[in-house]
Amino acid sequence: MPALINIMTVMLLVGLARQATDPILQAYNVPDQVERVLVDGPLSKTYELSFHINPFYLRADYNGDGWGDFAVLVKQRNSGKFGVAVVDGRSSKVTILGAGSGPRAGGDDYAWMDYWYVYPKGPVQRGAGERRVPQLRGDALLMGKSESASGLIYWDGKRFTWYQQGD
Ligand SMILES: [Ca+2]
Repeated sequence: MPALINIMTVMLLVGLARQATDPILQAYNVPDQVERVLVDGPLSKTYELSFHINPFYLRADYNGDGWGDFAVLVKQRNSGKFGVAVVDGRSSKVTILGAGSGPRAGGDDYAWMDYWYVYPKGPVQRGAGERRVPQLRGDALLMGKSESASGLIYWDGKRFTWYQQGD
């Protein structure tokens, strides 16, 4: 009987220790699908969730397939560069934008941005210096820096693309 009690004590302590390992994740409400692919999955070796902007994730249908997707703030562990991981709601496939992923939508480091929100599927204003106006297939992300530049990240049917708004 004492042995059983010891085992139960150990299990209890292990459980407590696991919860205590990541107090940040405990403090934030990380959606299950995001946790599976970005916290528990192999991508967590390269990227970590970032909570430097509130909210730290935005849920919308970014590729217009009818499934809600997640856009989550991340940081590349090696470089400290910020970016966004888009988690496809249907397939859980992850697309990394910024965070050292190369010169794509919005550059490879989103350290410049200090707010973001979902720009619902609909008409887009012609951006400064832009000639064409995109037709949104899904919801877009508006990424901005207060009193400065902003841009849309939207799905063009093949990839996520940047569209400059104001600056
Ligand atoms: Ca979707």
